[in-house]
Parts: sequence; structure tokens; C-alpha cells
Amino acid sequence: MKTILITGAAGDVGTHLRNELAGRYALRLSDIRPIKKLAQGETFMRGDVGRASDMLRVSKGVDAIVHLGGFAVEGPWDMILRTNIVGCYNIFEAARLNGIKRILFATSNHATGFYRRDQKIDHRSYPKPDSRYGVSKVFGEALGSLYADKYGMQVFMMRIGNVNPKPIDKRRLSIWFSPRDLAQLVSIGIDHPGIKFEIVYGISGNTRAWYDNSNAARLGYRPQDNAEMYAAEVLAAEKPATDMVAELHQGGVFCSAEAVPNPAAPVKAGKKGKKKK
Ligand code: 15L
Repeated sequence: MKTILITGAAGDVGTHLRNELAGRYALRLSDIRPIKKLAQGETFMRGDVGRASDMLRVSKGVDAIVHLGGFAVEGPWDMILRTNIVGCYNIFEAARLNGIKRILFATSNHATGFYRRDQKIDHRSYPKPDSRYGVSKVFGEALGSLYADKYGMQVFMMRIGNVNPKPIDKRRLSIWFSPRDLAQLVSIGIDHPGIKFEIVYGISGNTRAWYDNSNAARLGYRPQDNAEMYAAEVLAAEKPATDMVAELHQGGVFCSAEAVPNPAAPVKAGKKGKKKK
């Protein structure tokens, strides 16, 4: 059984992935936050992506790395710089020094978020980041390309939409990524024998997708879910648009805001609305 390191494993995507991949791989989980409850086949090693020595230590001896660690939304530059840019460098460099060939990187729909919603893009589309966060994901894609070409690493770039049990609003009907489709795509990234450097979109088989995901299909990806089955319910709850920059572009509010709340973050006590997860 392969041993897979998941960085940022305490986060939302990491938590879904752990559940879905249980029993298929031995999972080494790493995060700056503690993970106390471990399932069978899981081990935990605390690590800060911003510290090169931590990344060297946590990645030793694994077969592949799924790098989810870092800041998950738009936020302050010093935070993005340390966790997403320096952090991304640290994990690629640790992989190279430890002789780990295969690395999967959670890039994002926000690497291309300034494409308009009436445009269809694919894995060859030029990046159009919508935020400092999006820029950090483009940096990760460029770094992965360098490590593939220069050091022969096998690099799998997933431009992830929104991982959630259900799509949460109109924009997410286009970019929803169900947990089981996430697991399928990640397994392709880990096990496909022919990966050199690939970019794929991390979305389910959504009718309203803005992406031509034929590169993922070529590698065997067959999504089982489609956000359309939730469309009536989601659209009925949708509030009229007020931010036209957000409304026109694929990245939504990342295109207009200086900080974006994490849609998966727990709602604080006393605040209106329900916890999303
Ligand atoms: C992302 O890249 C974020 O990590 C996630 O929290 C969501 O905001 C998602 O994009 C999205 O666009 O919904």
C-alpha cells in the first residue's frame, strides 16, 4: 500500500479526502493544527508549511504528496506569501531533496478567476488570477512546471472548484466538486503511470461547468456527480446580485473583495445562518 502525505490535512478539503481515501492508502497527515482523532491507517505529524525543515521532516519516505496546506482564501499578503508561496516552495523542495517523485497540488479555480462566466476555458488557458490568493496558486503551477522539467518530478495540478457535500450557491453550481469525485481525481493523480505535468479542473461533471475538463477525462476521470440535481433548490435560495464584478466573473467575490470568508468556516455562535459543514 502506498503511503501518501497530505499537507493541510486538518482543513476542509483534507477532512473530506481522509474520509474518502480511508483504506486505499496509508495516510500521513500533516498540519499546523493538531488532528487528535485518527482513523486506522492514519498517522499525524505536525508541520508548518512556512518552515522548510518541517516539510523535509514530514515528507520523508512517502510515495506521493498531496499538498493542500496554506491559506485557503483571499487574505493579507504576508499570510499568502508565507503559507502559499514560501510554503509551496518548501514542499516541492522537500520532495526533491527526499527523492519523492509524485506531487499533487491543490491549485484553484481562482488561478483563472478573472475569466468571464460566458467563457469556456481548459487546461491550456492562460492564468487570470482574481486575487493575491489566485496569484499564489499560479506560482504553485509555475513551480510545479519547473520541478517537472528540471528535476523529472511527476506533477499533477488540480484547479479545484468548491469541495462540499452539496453546491452552496449559483456560482458553485458551475464549480462544485463532490467529495467522492475529489477522491477519484486524487487517486488518478497518485496512481496514473503517465503523469509528467498535468493541469486538470477539480470539479464534478457539472452541466453548468465553465471548464472543458477533457484533460482529466483523458487520464480516466469519470465524475459521478453533477451539481444540476441541486440547481432548483440552490437557485430558489439565491439572493439578487449586487456586485456585478463578482457576478460577471468565474471567481465571484474573489474578483472584487480584499478578503473573502472561507465558505467552509464554522459560523460563530450567535450569528445568523447555519454551519455549512
Ligand atoms: C477556493 O480556492 C477556496 O480554497 C475555497 O475555500 C472556496 O472559496 C473555493 O475556492 C470557491 O471558489 O468556492
